[in-house]
Amino acid sequence: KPDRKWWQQAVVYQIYPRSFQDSNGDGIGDIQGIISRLDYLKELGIDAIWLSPVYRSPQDDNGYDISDYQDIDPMFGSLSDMEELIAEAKERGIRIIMDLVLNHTSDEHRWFQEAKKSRDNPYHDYYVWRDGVEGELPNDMEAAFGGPAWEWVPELQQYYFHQFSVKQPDLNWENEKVRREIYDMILWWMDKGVGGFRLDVIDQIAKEPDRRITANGPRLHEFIREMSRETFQKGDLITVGEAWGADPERAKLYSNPDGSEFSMVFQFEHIGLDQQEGKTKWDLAPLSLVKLKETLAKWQVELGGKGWNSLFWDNHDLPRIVSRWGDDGKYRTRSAKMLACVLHGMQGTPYIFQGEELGMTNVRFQDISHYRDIETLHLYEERVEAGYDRDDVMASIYAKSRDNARTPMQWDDSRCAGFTAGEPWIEVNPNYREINAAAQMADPDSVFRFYQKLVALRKEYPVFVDGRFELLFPEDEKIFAYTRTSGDTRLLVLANFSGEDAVCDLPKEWAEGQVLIHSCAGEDKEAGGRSGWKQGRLQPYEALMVLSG
Ligand code: TEU
Ligand code: CA
Repeated sequence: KPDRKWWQQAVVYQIYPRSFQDSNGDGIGDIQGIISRLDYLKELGIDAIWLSPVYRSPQDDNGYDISDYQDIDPMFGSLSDMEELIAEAKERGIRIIMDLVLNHTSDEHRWFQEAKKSRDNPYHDYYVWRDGVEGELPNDMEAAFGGPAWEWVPELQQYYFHQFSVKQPDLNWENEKVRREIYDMILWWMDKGVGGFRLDVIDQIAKEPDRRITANGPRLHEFIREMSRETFQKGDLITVGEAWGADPERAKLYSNPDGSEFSMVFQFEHIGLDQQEGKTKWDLAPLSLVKLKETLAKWQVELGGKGWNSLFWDNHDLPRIVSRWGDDGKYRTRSAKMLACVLHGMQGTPYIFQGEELGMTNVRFQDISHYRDIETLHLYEERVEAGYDRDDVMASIYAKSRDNARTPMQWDDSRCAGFTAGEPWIEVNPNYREINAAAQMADPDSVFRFYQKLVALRKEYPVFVDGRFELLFPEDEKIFAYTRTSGDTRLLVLANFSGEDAVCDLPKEWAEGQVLIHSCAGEDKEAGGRSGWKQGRLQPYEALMVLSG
């Protein structure tokens, strides 16, 4: 038996705490809320929960601006709630993955409060400063959430550097003391029994603003290896770095099987395929399926045996996949299952973002005042000011706003979808009466039950973990198909990625195979088994997995 790591057979579920379950009626999800839903997650079958940040934070960027890494924000609960969550999850065989935001802190972090007191304060060099004069920026670098990447502090006659909001000053990783503080903090969390870490924008920590370098700085892998050696390697953890700037070569370093860096990284090459070349995510373009297949296949093949992939469609920064690349109308259920099949059949560790397992959709708030996300609000302001048509701006927001992922989890058809007894911090998607967990738990053919089955299949058949990937029909504009091969065992994943019938010419051997899962299985019963995949015909968004050998 090959020597597999636990996280190579695991499925991870991402929770965005403020939108998952409110327990005390203040309209904001919290840790006790999560604890109350652990049985639901156990039922789904997942092995670990990645928790978006719950640390103490002024919430300028919903917790990605941390003011104390070793405390929990009162909005979410207390340290003892966190300990209870770790223990309760453990009892159900679920590990907790903490989100580490190490590129920057909140400007309200004690380190920054000290740092801006004077140039010779011991914490001053924890951040990235440049001398200057007011109004004359060190250079024209821009922050991710709009405006310049430099902020003037008159008391010091200096600018500080921030790649994200003004309230997220960048940490100076060149400073050994900063690194040591971070490692000690990580060890403290490991001591509390957490199962791993997700590392926010980790490819941006080794910035060199004078050379305009943000991602992939020269010392990046040196820093990561040191951190890994000093912390992660002392435990049996899953670690996943967020790396927008990763290509397969770099990903092989990050996920080196020798364990010198992380378990894996999130790469985003496929995520950028539906935007105009050289522009931003807001500048929409249709997705080319051929390109999507080429991209994902490249990652599968290049990392096969040499690294490890993470598999995801969704997270708290991305639109809902069923609205994005499926059909959130007539074929919502079927296309959600199809997308799940395509993703969960690949090699790597699959991630499910809360609500994805229900086929939750994007939201369309009529007015910008209903949006909460700092990035969305900046974009709106910036584009309206620049003279863009308001409807076009809203169209971009409907397609790409991070708030699409952040509307409350839809638990049932009661008021506010069972998320809160109070007023939710962001409105519930009005389709919760139709799309909710309670309804899907009761329906054997629901998207939820389909995900549950996919998770179980991965545990049952080693070919999901080990099988070599091979793309079929690369040029086909409707079909996404591939095989996974391990010894004599072969798995076929066959999917119609379109809303029309599709024709495909499959090798005969597959007709004798065992169908493991089928997106139209439930509908077929009623229709008298009208699926014709053995004859080479697929219905709109039909998808299945077949095992042979
Ligand atoms: O996101 C990284 C990041 O680069 C995002 O700004 C991303 O580009 C954007 O959401 C897509 O438009 C991470 C976190 O996942 C995100 O929630 C944080 O806002 C960001 O880092 C800053 O910590
Ligand atoms: Ca609450």
